[in-house]
Amino acid sequence: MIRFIHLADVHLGAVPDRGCPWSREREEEIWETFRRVIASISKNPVDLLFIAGDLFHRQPLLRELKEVNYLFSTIPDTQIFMMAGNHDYLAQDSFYRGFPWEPNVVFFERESPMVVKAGELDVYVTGLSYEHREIREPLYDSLKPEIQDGFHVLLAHGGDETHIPMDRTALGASGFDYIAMGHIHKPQSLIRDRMAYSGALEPIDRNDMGEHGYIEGRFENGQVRTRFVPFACRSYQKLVLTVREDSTQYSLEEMMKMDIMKRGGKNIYKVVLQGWHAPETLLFPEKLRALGNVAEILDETRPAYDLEALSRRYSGTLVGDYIAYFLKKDMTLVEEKALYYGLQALLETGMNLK
Ligand SMILES: [Mn+2]
Repeated sequence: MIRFIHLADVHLGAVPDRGCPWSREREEEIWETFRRVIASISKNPVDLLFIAGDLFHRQPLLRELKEVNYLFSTIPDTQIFMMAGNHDYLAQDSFYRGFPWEPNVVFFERESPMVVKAGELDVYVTGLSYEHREIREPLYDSLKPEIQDGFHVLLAHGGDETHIPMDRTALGASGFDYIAMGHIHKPQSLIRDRMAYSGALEPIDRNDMGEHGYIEGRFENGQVRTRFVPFACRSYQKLVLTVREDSTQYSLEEMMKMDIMKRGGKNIYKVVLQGWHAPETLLFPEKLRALGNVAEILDETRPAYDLEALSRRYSGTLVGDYIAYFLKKDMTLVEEKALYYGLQALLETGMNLK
């Protein structure tokens, strides 16, 4: 049996949500989580570690490569295969070029595919590195594994138009036992147990919602089995607060505190307010930022106007005409917003008089 771990898009050196209070801490945490993966391998060694590109967010510094190499030296029984992705591509003067890696590390140094055998094991890994920020040629689609018994792996990064476009069907039929992919930050299996994006090890920005971690797998009797292991120290989550007519600023704040307590104070939230508030209630969504790590607040609430009653009451005035105009239509979301914002403005500024 051969055991492996597949991870990608660690983005060491990234500073997520620049300007937010947790930003610096996140930069450290990304390194820390990578260290934790290596520490867990050191405790419970796997045969192979695949790092499918973008280990760094940008060109790595020499001392950063030395830190990573030191970490690799602490897991000498694990054979590591890694590549540069589009973020940490091999620029002309990249410190990746010619770097003296530990003996257990295979770093693909060319933009054309090559096959490397993993020491004593019957494991053959095909891979390449980005030497440019963009690669528009489909470099992977026609690759086939070596004709030998063993475990055949393709290490691949990209999949969109400007980062090595991929024909997923062709790749699925290529004969590789496992295709370890990187670039897309959301973990996803394209073909069960055979072809997957591990996703970013830690979420890198507010769009990387949901769970993050790595893929753990084993190859036995010609069969691969994988499972996703959540490993990130926090996640970005959407938090929906439903506002009702009897909601107040304080009741909303209590609701949000409870939610954050239940779901974890470390997580970073995109808060969405939905529902209807009493017309006279004034809410201050921005104040909710103080209650946790809030990356974004969207206020989608609307005042609970009784449109029929208002239109009767203001019939023959600007307000009445305004409501009547919208009520006649099948309103789109934008029109609905226009109706409520406009109505609020009209009623609050006394424009309703004439
Ligand atoms: Mn990438």
